[in-house]
Amino acid sequence: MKLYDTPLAPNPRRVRWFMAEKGIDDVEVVTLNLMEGQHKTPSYIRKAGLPNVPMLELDDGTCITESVAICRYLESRYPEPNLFGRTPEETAVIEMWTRRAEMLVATPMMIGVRHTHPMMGRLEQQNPEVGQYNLQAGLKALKVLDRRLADSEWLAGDRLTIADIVAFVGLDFGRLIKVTPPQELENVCRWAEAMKARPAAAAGMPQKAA
Ligand SMILES: N[C@@H](CCC(=O)N[C@@H](CS)C(=O)NCC(=O)O)C(=O)O
Repeated sequence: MKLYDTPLAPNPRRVRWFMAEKGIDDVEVVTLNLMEGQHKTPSYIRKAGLPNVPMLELDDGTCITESVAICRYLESRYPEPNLFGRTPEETAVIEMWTRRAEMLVATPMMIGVRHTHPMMGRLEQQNPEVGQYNLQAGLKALKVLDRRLADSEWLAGDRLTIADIVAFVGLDFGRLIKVTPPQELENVCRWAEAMKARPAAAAGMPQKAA
């Protein structure tokens, strides 16, 4: 199996985080440089269908290119620790929070960063108003997470799941433009600290020089 990856980008980071939580270390990682357009070559697009990372290429040639679909595949192959749910009820609640994390927080934050960070101008026809609108929408949605996290240690229940990974990685992408959760959202801040403290938070991220 090969994972096509790039450092710093949030969608590949979800997969690397997921693999680290599970201790998966037998997947070959192929690093692409997006700024050099290595994800836009005809051979890559033929496999991936879209000029996007991450992509997981299986040994039988099957290519999977949505980060949550990749994680779901890996969950089937490496079931423990369980991150997608064991019972029908748990699985549905995790899916519900994963969808909310994606639509309400991760997508607006990613669009916000893409439209406002100077470096992203190489990948996006930037519109700062679109960026600001999305950043505000993402930050506003954190209140939904804050209410949930007042009653629950993790987003989807009593343990970390794919929902936490999707929400946190999206939120943490905001650090590139110095956007962090407002301090008054105490539950989000407490949860974000717990996420940052997990060893998997560093997976695939550029390491600071000692
Ligand atoms: N829905 C996809 C999104 C993939 C995606 O947008 N990846 C970004 C990196 S985070 C990308 O490849 N961007 C390339 C570009 O904008 O040219 C997923 O969850 O994997």
